[in-house]
Amino acid sequence: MPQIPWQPKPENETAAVWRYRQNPIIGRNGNAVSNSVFNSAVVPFQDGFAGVFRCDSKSISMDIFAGFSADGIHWKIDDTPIRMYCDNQEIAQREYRYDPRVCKIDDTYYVTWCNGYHGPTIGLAKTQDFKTFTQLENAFLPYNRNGVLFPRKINGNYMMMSRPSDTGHTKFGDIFVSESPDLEYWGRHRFMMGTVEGDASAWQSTKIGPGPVPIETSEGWLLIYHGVINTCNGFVYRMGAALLDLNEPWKVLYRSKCYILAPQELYECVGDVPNVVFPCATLCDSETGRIAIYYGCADTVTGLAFTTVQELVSSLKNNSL
Ligand code: BMA
Repeated sequence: MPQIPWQPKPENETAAVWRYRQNPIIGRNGNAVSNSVFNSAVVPFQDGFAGVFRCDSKSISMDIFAGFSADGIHWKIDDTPIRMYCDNQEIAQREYRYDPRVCKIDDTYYVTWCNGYHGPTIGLAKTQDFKTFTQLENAFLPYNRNGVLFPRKINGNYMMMSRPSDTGHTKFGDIFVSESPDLEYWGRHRFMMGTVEGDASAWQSTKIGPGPVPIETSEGWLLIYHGVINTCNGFVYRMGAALLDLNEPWKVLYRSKCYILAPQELYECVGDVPNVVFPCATLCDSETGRIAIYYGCADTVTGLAFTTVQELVSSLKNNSL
């Protein structure tokens, strides 16, 4: 594993998650055609890192692009969208692609994203080198967003979280887990967790959705997710965390009452969609427990924040619903 990006927690910081001081790491002009680069996913790859990036174009179309980096901070993102191969042209039909996640299972990298197929659903593809991608069947019927795989089979099956939705700017949303023996047929859909009513935890009262691929810890799967509240100024997206049972990951052991990161910096509050922090990937160093969180800021640029497994789990235990 290459050295992941890291800055130690500032002396005066009390929160469990802190930002990279040079944020944002990727600006709007992350490649030659982009209006904005955000909600993107990275993984360790060879001696450095690779990723799949959401770049909206200057005509405001949404698509995904491959990128590479030696240090996880400075990225070279392709100027042409990812081309996917598949033997069935019906699978290749799509209207748009956005909000990718990348999950390594054994020696293959799987990409999931919101795929426009008569409305949003979960697209799935695989690659070994981030150059040749093979598209597989869409995982679910429309309408669905935020398909996030677990990084290994659990009880013999692949598992994916998702968030059933509608065709618009969905005003509801709970997280479910589905199982598959082959990454094609999905079933055994289980409810994992939903919005929180009342003012106990109002930042997650409108909808929630899974963020990065969960991190396996001895105490459970560590999930970072987004939570949304509808305000008189529109939706506000914040980040929370949860610890899920290792064998039955739809069972929630702990879940944030207070958010772990909220739009407070200028680049998170001002942009094409103000007041959004939207996590899509983490890098985790298993030796030190260091975690680097990659998140979209105001649907415009990409930011980086840090925590550790120990710090996030213990803060969750002290701040659980
Ligand atoms: C969601 C998705 C995300 C976006 C968020 C805030 O519905 O479209 O890509 O970050 O809205 O606009």
